[in-house]
Amino acid sequence: MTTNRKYFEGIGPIRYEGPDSDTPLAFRFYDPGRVVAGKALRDHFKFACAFWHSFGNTGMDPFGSGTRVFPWALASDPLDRAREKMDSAFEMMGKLGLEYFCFHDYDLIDEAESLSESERRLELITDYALEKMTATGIKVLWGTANLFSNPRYMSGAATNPDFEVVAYAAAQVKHALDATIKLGGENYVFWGGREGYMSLLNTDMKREQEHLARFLHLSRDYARSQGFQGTFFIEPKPCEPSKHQYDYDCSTVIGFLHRYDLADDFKLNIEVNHATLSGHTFEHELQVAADAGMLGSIDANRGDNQNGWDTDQFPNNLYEVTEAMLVFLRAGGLQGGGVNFDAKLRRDSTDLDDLFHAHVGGMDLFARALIAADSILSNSGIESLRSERYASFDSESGKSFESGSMTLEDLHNHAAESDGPLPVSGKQEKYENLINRFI
Ligand code: XUL
Ligand code: CO
Repeated sequence: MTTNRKYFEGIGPIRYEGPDSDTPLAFRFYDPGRVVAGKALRDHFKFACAFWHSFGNTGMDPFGSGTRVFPWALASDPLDRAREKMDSAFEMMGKLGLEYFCFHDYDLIDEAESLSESERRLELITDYALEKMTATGIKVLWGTANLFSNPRYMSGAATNPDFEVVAYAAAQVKHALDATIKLGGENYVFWGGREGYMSLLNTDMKREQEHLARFLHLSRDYARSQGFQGTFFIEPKPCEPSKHQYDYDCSTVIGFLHRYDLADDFKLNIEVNHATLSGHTFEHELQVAADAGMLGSIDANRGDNQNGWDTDQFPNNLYEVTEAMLVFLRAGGLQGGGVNFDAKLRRDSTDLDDLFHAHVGGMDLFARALIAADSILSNSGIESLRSERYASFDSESGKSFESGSMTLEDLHNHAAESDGPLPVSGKQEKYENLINRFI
C-alpha cells in the first residue's frame, strides 16, 4: 500500500545554479556531476539525511516541549504515521538530490510494547521503504538500533550490568541488522549511546568493556552469516549522555578494536561535534582514523564554541570543513561511508522549508570546502612545503633511522659528531594563509 502524500508542495527540485545565483534554495557549489580530484562530487560525499533529526526531531529541549508540528506525525495508527513519515522523507530527499538516508530502527516506526510486535512493525515499514527505494533509486547509507532512548537502557545496553538488558539489546540489534540487510544498507553503525558510566563506585569497567566486545563480535558474526558484506562503524563520542563514554574518541576506539580483534570488520564514523567535545578538532579525528586505515564515514554537523554540549547544528563553518577536506582528499576519501547530516534544526526554526535551507547549506558547504581543498593541494605548494619539512629523513642517516637500521648508539654517535640542530621554522602562519587564499 502506498499513501504517497506530499508535504513540500512549492519547493524544489533544488538545482545547481552557480556561485552568483540569487535563488535562496539553489546550490551554488554542489554540482553533483562535477568532477573534483578524479571523482564526481556526488560520489565523494554520498550525502545522506538522518531520519531521526529531519523527520522526528520536533525541537523539544529540557525546558519545553516540541515547537514543530510535523504534518506526517498526526495519524493515530503507528503504521500510517510511519508511512507518512517515509513519504515526507522520500519527497524531501528526491527534491534535494540526497541519494542516501540513515536510520535507527525506531525512527522508521515507533517501538511497540513487545519485541515481537516491534519486529512485525519493522517488517511492514521496511516493505514500504523498499517500494519507495526501488521507485526512486534512493539507498541506505547505514542503519542502526536505538539502544539509548527506552528507559530499559538507562544503565547502558551492551554494557548494562544486567544480563537481561544485554540480551534485549542484542535482540534489537538483530532486528535492526535484518532491516538494514533487507534494505541493502551499505554499512551498519554502532553509536555507544549509554555505553559508559556515571560513577566508578558502582561500575566494573573492565567487565562492561569485555561485554561490549563480545556483543560486537556476535553482531558481526550474525550479520555476516546473513550475507552482509558492508562495513561496521563505531561512532566515537566522549560524553553525553553518560559522563564517561567508552568510545571516547578515535584513538580510544581504534585501541579497543585492536585489543578485541575487531579491526578487520570495523571502521569509524566520525561526527564533527563529537570530535570537538572530545577536545580535538574534526580534522584531527579524521586524520587519526585515516592513519589507522579506518576513515569510514562522517556525521556532518557542528557544535557551538561557547557550549560544551552536542548542539548538532547544521554545518556552516567553511574554514573547519576545508581543513577537514584536506585530510579527506589526502586519505583518498571515505571507506564505504558517506556524509550523513546528523544535524537538527534550531528549536525556533519551525517552517517545513527550514529543512531544505539546512540541507542545501550543508551540501553546498561540503562541496565548496572540497573544491577549495583540492585547489590548495594542487596549486598552493602545500604538499611540497610539508614534505620538505621532513626532508632530513629522505637521505643518509635520517633515512637509515626510518628504515630501522640505526641503533640508539648510532644516533648518539651521529649527534656527537654533528654541530647540533639549528631552528627550522614550522611556518604555521604561512600555511594558515593558504586556507583564506583558496576558499
Ligand atoms: C548521537 C548521535 C547518533 C548517532 C546514531 O550523538 O550522533 O545520532 O549518529 O545513533
Ligand atoms: Co551521529
